Amino acid sequence: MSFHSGFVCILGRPNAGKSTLLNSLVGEKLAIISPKPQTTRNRIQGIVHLPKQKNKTRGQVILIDTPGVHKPDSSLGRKMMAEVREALEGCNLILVINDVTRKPDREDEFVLDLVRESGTPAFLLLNKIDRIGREKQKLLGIIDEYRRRHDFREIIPISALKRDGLDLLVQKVIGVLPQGPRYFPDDQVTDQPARFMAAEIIREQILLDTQEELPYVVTVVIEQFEEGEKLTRIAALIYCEREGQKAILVGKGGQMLKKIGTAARLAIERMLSTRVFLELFVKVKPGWRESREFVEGLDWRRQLDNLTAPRKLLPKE
Ligand SMILES: Nc1nc2c(ncn2[C@@H]2O[C@H](COP(=O)(O)OP(=O)(O)O)[C@@H](O)[C@H]2O)c(=O)[nH]1
Ligand SMILES: [Mg+2]
Repeated sequence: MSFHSGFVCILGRPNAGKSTLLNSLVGEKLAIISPKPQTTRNRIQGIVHLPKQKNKTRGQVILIDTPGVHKPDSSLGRKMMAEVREALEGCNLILVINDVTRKPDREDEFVLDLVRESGTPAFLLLNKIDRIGREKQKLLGIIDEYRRRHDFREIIPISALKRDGLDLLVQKVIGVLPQGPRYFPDDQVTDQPARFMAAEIIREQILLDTQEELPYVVTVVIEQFEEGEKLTRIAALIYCEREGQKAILVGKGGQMLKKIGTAARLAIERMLSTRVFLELFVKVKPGWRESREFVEGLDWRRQLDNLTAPRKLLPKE
């Protein structure tokens, strides 16, 4: 039987459920999730290996989760939109994901513009159908509306959270992918290094434990990641923009940082299946989101290059 494979980009507004869909389709938690917009900042690849059932098509779907489509207002925002555009380049199919509980508006049009510009075939996924109960009529209305706006190959109602409609989705996706190679070995589910996933797990815990502006002004950089036989040692820097934010992150007598650290350590231990020693440090870096250089340096693909590249020789005195 032939083998089908290709790259499939998940595109949509903040909070539509892109990362939830990635995790549900791959069957592992690869992307962090929160009810707050701008949770995902980088593009993340997750690999779906098929068949999941006997006698079905063999293949590999490489899904790319992206930051939410929005009008950027900082270097960080611009970098996030650059990640979206890079993900769109050269993909075989776009999955536009839309939250059916929200009314479509101008920003949804912005998403469709990106799809049109790319010239790539697209499916529309109407997500969160678990939340509309018996209002099926409403769903038909939304489908009609979108049919008029773009020529989608398929329109599929789903619940990324409850995994409704996902088998059908996968079958339709593999149906449009060309015959192609096995890009990744069968046991690999993502291209993200564990080091970066650890940073994301820490950031997720901060998103969950803190309020107001903090989720947006925080970024996490792993300083040390040493995998020993029995224990992995990790040291991470948490950057925020002001002293007041640092005070919240640290908490009274260091309580908040301790809470974040304990929860993050347990989650990282589950991911790595090993014991972890985790140290967290909070640093204030005013205006880091506006600094192009700093934001680019956060890119794990670049961090990885720096870690593996031979050290540059220092100039002689
Ligand atoms: N009820 C419901 N909630 C969902 C569904 N998919 C995602 N969510 C929630 O929507 C929020 C945003 O999800 P996330 O995947 O981070 O969205 P993203 O910003 O598009 O990546 C989270 O609170 C999810 O739990 C769904 O199918 N049903
Ligand atoms: Mg996301």
